[in-house]
Parts: sequence; structure tokens; C-alpha cells
Amino acid sequence: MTESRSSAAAEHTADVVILGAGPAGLVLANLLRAGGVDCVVLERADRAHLAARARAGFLAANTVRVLERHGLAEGLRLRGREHASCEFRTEDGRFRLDYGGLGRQEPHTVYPQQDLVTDLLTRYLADGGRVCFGTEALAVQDAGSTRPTVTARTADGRPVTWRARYVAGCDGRHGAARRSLPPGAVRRYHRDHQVSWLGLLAEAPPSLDAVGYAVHERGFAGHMARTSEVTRYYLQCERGSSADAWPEERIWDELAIRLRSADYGPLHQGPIIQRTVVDLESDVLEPLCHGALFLAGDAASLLSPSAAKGANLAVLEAELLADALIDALRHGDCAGLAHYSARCLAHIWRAQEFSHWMIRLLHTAPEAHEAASFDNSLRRSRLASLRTSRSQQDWFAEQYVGV
Ligand code: RFL
Repeated sequence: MTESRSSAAAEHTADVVILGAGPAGLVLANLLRAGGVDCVVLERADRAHLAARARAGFLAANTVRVLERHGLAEGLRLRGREHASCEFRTEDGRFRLDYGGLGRQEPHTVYPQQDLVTDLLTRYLADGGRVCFGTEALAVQDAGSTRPTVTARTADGRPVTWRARYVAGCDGRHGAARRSLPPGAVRRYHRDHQVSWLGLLAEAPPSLDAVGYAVHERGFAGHMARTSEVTRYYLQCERGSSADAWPEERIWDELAIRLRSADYGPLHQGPIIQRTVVDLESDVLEPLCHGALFLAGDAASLLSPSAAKGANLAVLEAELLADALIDALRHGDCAGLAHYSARCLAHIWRAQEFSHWMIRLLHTAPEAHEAASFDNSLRRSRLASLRTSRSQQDWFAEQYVGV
């Protein structure tokens, strides 16, 4: 290492301070630790909260390869399930795409994000890694210098300061890393898609052996397996609606209508164990760094959940950042850090483009909208191409599973 910890303030100094113990922060932490770099993770939540925080579930083939490359894939190899088919249900009938046999012929691996986070955390702690749970980062200071600091607050309200050589902002879109960027340091590209989804987790087995995408005049509905006992559903809802306005009976009635259960078979019902309203928004920061502060995961770019890319990009970026930080700190080679932002942005914009395409494919334009009939006809035509054109299906499969 080019710099080492000062023994006088060992608890408050690390070569790399990582904000956030999500997929980005924990992949980074594991890789840095394996590469002999001194690091610490500051995490606002406690461990139980992380183990229960259900979000993503569809891991891209590249994500599995990254985790395997670093010996972090044991849990998902044991308990993850390959998934390679999706079904569109539309006003013109239904069709299936077995995307595992199209494009690059790659499947998804279904593995709940909270299980991945638990595996990464268990491994990192077992290897002697440091995590400060219940510690909220408040600000990154002097990020433009070679000696940035992170001010934080512990669960019992004590202020703490961490001095670092580099800070990795992996604390999501509302985290301290983004807040600490001085005005003008980065440009933010933002798009509000004006669509909201009610994200649901049902304690019920999947209702079909494929991802289900229902395009319906009442709004989009989605079906995604998580485990043999838990299924994620989505229902497009009014912007500004409250999750409380959706009692279980209304949810199952609406899912049955939009997923056209009367034609294609009933849904397996069970208690709804999570309801969250998600406004579909996208943003990208450019560049993904300011001085010694580097961003990864949702802190770097927010993707709407329409194409299941966020956690996959987080893992990809964490590997790139880990390699670059190891080169810088162990070998004095800063080329990887210099190229980190541009390398990630190429992947991010590709994922944004596909997510945006999916949003336009899945949502019926409201009739009040001036161009609604034109947009809806375009959408039907796009679905027809996807149903009939092999080259379109190959393109879809490549984008759908790739990051
Ligand atoms: P995370 O997972 O949000 O982790 C950030 C961590 O930082 C902590 N934190 C702080 N810690 C200290 N100080 C602060 N000031 C802090 N502020 C925050 C938080 O407690 C947390 O532990 O970010 P990361 O690592 O960048 O990972 C990103 C992914 O979580 C996200 O992109 C995905 O979940 C998006 N997403 C999906 N992605 C996929 O690739 N495939 C999917 O199938 C998929 N499904 C989804 C999704 C996101 C969803 N929601 C809730 C928006 C489904 C949904 C419903």
C-alpha cells in the first residue's frame, strides 16, 4: 500500500471509506479486502434491516460471472434459479420469448437482493472486514483534495470523522455522497417518466413459469418470481397514489384483470408482505467522480426498475472501481481511476436506453394525452415486431440480460 493507517486514530482512518452496504458497497468491500486494501463500510441501517430489504431479484449473466470470479457466488449457485423466459400479455393476445435461447443465449439467475447482500456481508465480516452499522454518513468533505474526510453520526448520536485516501459513494440516490458534490462539479441528466408502479411482494408461489408483462388499457401489470414461496408483482398506479389505497382484495382483483387471468389461468394468491410506490425516474451523473470521491450503483445512476438493471450495474461498477483502487493504492497506478467514469458510463447509458425502451413498450398512453392514439399504435406495432421478428427478439434478449 502506498499509504497506511496511522495507529493513533486507527478506528477513524482507512485508505478507502465506503458509504453504504448495498450490492455496490459490499462487492467493492470484498474485492478491496481480497486485494489487500484497507477499507471500512459505513452503513446507516442495522444488519437485520439489510437482511430484510427486498428489492432486486434478476441477476444478469455478467453479474454472476463477476461474483464467481471473486468467489462470491456460493449462495446464488446453491439457491438461485435460472430463468430464461418472459411472456407478454396484450390486447392482441399473448406470446412468449425464451430469451435464454436468443441473442447471446444467456439466462438470468433469480436470487433475492437481500440474500445476495447477506452473503456478501457474511463473507466480508468472516474475512475480518470492518462495517460500522447504524452509522449515517453526513457529508464528504475536501473531496477535491488527496485527504478527504467523511463526517458521520453513530446510532446513539455520537459524531465521528473518518479520514481516507479515497471515498466510495455507494449510498444510493439520497445518500451523503451525492449531497456532498459541490455545485457544478458534475452534471445530472434526469428524466421523470411520469409513470408510477405499486411494487408488491406476495407470499405466494409464482403464477407462471416466466416473467409476465401485461400491457393493459387499465395500466401495466408485472409478475416476477423471487423464490418458490415469494413473487413480486407490479401494478401501474396513479402518480401520487398511496400504497394504503390498495387493500389486498383490490390488488388481486386488479392483477387478475390486467394479467387476463380469465383467459390465461388464475394467479396464486397469498398475503401481500410489501407495498411500495415507485415513481419511474432515471438519472445519470457525469462524471462519476469528483477528486477522491467515486460514485457507484444508484449513487452514480438511477434506473427505473422497468428493465431490472440497477443491481447489475452496481456490481459491474464495483468491480471496475475495486480494480482501479487496488492499482492506485497498491501499485501507484491511477490509470484505472482516470478511466473509471467513462467505462461505467458506456454501460449506464446502454442500460438507460433499454429501460426507456421498455417503459414505452409496457405502458399505454392515457387517452387524455394529445398524442395517445399515435403512441399506442406505435406500441402495438413494437410488440408485433417483438412477437414476429427473430432479429428483434435477438436484440431484445441481448439487451434484456446484458449490462
Ligand atoms: P442500495 O442497495 O440502495 O444500498 C445503499 C446502502 O446505503 C445505505 N445508506 C447509507 N449509509 C450510510 N450513510 C448514508 N447517508 C446512507 N444513505 C444510504 C442504505 O441503507 C443502503 O444499505 O444501493 P446500491 O448498492 O447502489 O444497489 C442498487 C440496487 O439496490 C438497486 O439498483 C436495485 O435494487 C434496483 N432494482 C433492481 N435492480 C436489478 O438489477 N434487478 C431487479 O430485478 C431490480 N428490481 C429494483 C427492483 C429496485 C426496486 N425499488 C425499490 C426501487 C425492484 C424494486 C421495487
